[in-house]
Amino acid sequence: MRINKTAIQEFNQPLLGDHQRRFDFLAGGIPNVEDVITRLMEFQVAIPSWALGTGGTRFGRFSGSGEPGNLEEKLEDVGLIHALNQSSGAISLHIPWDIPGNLADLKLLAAQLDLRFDAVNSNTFQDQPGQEHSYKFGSLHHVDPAVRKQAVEHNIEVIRHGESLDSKALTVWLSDGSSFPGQLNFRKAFRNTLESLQEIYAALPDDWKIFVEYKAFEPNFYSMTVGDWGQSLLYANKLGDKAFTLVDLGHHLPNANIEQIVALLMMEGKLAGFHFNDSKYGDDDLTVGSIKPYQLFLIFNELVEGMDARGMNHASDLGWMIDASHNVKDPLEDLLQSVEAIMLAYAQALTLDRKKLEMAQSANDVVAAQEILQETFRTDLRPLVAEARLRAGGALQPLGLFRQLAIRKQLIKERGLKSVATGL
Ligand SMILES: [Mn+2]
Repeated sequence: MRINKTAIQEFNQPLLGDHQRRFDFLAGGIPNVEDVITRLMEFQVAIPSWALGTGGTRFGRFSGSGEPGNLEEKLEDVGLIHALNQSSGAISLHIPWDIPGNLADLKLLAAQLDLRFDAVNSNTFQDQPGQEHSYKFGSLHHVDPAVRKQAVEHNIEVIRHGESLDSKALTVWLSDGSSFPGQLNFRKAFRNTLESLQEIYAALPDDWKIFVEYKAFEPNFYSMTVGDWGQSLLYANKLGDKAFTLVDLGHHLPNANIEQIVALLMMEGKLAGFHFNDSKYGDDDLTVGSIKPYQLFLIFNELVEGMDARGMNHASDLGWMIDASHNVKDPLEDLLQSVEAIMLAYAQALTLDRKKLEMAQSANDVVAAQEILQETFRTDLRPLVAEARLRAGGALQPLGLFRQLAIRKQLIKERGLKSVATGL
C-alpha cells in the first residue's frame, strides 16, 4: 500500500493551528532556526531490511501479521515510514536474506518511493543451505584457509549485489571469537582476519567504503575477534583510507562512554557511522531513545561538534542506520519511534549553544557546562522536528497517522495474517 499526499494533508489540517503556536513559541528562542530546519530536512536515517519483521530472541519468535514476504514488500514498508516522516529515505540490505532479484523493477520501485540503497551487509554468522564449509568456529578468522576463502568470496559477492543497486558501502560484522580460554590463538585470529579483510578491501570499487563493526560479546562469550573500537580501528588503519569503524550503540560493555569513543574516532577521520538502537544491558536492540535518551543526545552533541570541526556534511559523510529488533511491538511503529528519537537528539545537538559551552570548558566551569547541556536536553524540541517534517511533506504526527489509517490492518489484508519476514 501507499499513502497519498492528500491523506497526509487532511490529517495535518486540524493539527496545524496548535502546531504553529507551539513552533512559534520555540522558534523565538532559537537564533539559527531556519538553518536547523534545513539540516533536519536533509538528514535521513536508513532502515535495515531485517527490521521490518517482528524480532525474536534465542528463546523464540512471536511473529506479527502482515509482515513483508519479499524484498519488494520490504521496500514498500520503508516507503510507508518515509512517506510519514520524510526522514527514512534509505534501505540497508542484508545478503543473503534479501538478494535483489529483478534489478530494474527494484530500482524503479525505490525511485518511486524516494528511497536509495544504503550500505549492504554480509552474513558469515550463519550457515546457509548447501554451503560447503561451516562457520561454526568463525569465518574470516578461521584456522582453515578454505573457510576464510569462502567467507571472503561471500563478502565480494555482497559488494557486487550492492554495486548493482548503487550502494556505496559494505558493512562487515563478524561473530568470530571464542567461547572458552585456550580455544584461539588471539594473534593468529587477528592476522587471519586482517588478511581476509584485505582481500575484501581489494575488491571494493573506488568510491566505496568498508565499515568494520565491533561487538564486545555474543555469540562468543570469552573473546570476540573484533571486540571493541580499538580492534576495529586497528583493522581500519591497516586496511587503508576506505576502511572505517562502525559504532553500534548496543555493542559495548555496560556503561562504556560511547560519546567519547565517537569523538576520538572522528578526530582520527575513522568513524564510519552508526547502528542506532538502545539497551539496558547489552545488545538489547531496543527502540532508539527508549532507555537512555540523554546518552543519545550526548553522542549527537559530539557528532555535531566533531563533524563541524572537520567541515563534514552531516547528512552524507557518515552512515546513519537503525539496527534494532522488536519482539513485542509493531515493527513499523517501533521504527517511527526510533527515527523520531534520532531526529530529536540531532535537533538538540544543533541548537546547543556551542560557544557558551566552549567558554565554560575553557574556564573549568563544570557547573555551567552541565547547565548548558541540560538546558538544551530539557527543552522540548518536538515542534521543531515536526516543522521540518511538515515542510518536507510528512505527517505532523507520523505514529498518529499510521494508526488513523489502520496501516497494519491494510497490510494484513494485502499480505495475510501469517506472512513472515526473512531475518533472524
Ligand atoms: Mn549492528
